[in-house]
Amino acid sequence: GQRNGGEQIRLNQEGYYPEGPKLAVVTGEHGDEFYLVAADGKKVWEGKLTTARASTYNPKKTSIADFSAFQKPGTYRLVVKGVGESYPFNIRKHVHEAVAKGSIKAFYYIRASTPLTPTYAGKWSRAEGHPDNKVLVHSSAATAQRPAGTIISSPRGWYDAGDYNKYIVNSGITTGTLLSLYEDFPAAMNTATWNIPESGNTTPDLLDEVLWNVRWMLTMQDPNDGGVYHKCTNASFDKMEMPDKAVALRYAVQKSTAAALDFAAVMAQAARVYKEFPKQWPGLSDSCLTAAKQAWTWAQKNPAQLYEQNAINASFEPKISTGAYGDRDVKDEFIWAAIELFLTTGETSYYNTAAILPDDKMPLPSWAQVRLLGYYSLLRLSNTLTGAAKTDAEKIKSALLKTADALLVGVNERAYPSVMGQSAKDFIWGSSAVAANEGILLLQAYAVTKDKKYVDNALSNLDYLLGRNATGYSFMTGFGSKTPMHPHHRPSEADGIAEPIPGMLAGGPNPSMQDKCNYASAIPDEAYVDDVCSFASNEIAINWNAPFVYLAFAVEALENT
Ligand code: 9MR
Repeated sequence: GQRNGGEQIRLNQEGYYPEGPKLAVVTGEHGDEFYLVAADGKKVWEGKLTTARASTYNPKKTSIADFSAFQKPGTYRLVVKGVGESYPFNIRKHVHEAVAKGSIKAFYYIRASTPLTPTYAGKWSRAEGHPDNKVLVHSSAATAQRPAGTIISSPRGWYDAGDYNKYIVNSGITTGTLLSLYEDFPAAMNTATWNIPESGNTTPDLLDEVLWNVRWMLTMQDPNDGGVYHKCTNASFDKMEMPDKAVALRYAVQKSTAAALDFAAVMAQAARVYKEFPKQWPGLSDSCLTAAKQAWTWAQKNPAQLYEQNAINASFEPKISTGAYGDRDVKDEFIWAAIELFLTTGETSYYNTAAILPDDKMPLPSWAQVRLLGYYSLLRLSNTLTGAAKTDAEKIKSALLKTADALLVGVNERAYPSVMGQSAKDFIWGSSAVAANEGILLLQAYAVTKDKKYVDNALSNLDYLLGRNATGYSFMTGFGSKTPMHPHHRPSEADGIAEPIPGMLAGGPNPSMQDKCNYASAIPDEAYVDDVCSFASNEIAINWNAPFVYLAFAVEALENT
């Protein structure tokens, strides 16, 4: 048959659940029929393509193939006459198990301060990078106890993204999202395992992986005052080299309110989660809680210490040009930290310090907007609440459902029938994380309603991320037929191996194209290029991978029970 249809037939390149919705998109207008062929080439199902559509921000029409009614497990291709055959895909139970595990395994591949051995990393094994046992306190962070140039030790953690720096703000949402996956799906996460050095021990792989970063985060707190350095970084970005070759000096740069509060929230949540393993991790929970409280106290005394890199560079040396994560509004960080500390300690003083519910807005989580992480925790533990927190949780529940329902508007009327892409505004730097975080929001709506439509719609964004989109790429390296081969990721570029490290989610379409690389299209949902040059559409990052990990594991848990 003609196998050239893959470019024009966009579907979830991993596949579909037998009883779940199954849609594919064919670019262009087609009135004809489509059919499915099995691996032996035999036709097993046929259907009619439905009316062509266009999205408000993309005039190109598409046709939709709905084969939800076909439920027989197997490997298939979708065929459209005059177009060709799609890439192969599966219909089966656990169809996202491999990509879920792959996406969390990626966090092992990006661990700092450890060699990756062939047993766990296969052909991507590599030497240790960044021991970070001699990090200099930057002049912007100098105190009497720790003057500029003081050496601190800040090992472990995950590299943030395509670069080798470690940023507390972005670690905050990432680590919180992964801890929430554990709290929301403990049974599934207690047994899931994916060949990391800790896989043979008696604790869940997820919590072992998260601990790699929690232990780094703990080193970023100044024990003298409880403040938390904003980042552990080079002065400027490394060239495209392997981590062991990247030996520029590392600095702990200015303490910030956002860093302290994100840190406090994560440590309070970690205290709750790791408390369940007192034998395996004696004292860990207590250490996390103490650290959380000290960071909170620092933030109360320093409520407006924003991270402004230009201002820092105007006064301090050396100048720092790496990622800023310069959040200008820390109200949401106060909310998140207050809620996590309250939930872990039961002390209402935390809850009463911040304006927990300033309005009924439910802003989608991002590194700069963490309000919902707190709200999700409140809802998760709502049966433990009394008083104001209980009343607030009820209000949050209805506001969240309103937001979830608003996300469902128009899904089936647009060219690519996913929740992602309701408007051009979805396509920002790291748009893949918009899709993943929308999916999580819908799953939170499912958790409080048990209405299956929220799971199906969350799944629509997994379909989007894995290939049913206007670029035709599965944005997850190594999973699918057409996946990023040249992510903006230093080890993947420098290791001499053709395939990038698997399990990493590319940032995705971003019509702002800040990197000025050679994009084929500037249309919002098409503005993506698989080129190492493209840090604005083809980088990877921990805060994009984490919501994918959550979404894929959660959908797996919910579809298979
Ligand atoms: O994800 C961040 C995005 O929201 C910002 O618009 C962008 C520019 O400030 O920075 C992104 O974060 C990058 C960080 O600053 C440095 N490491 C790589 C991150 C992903 O591109």
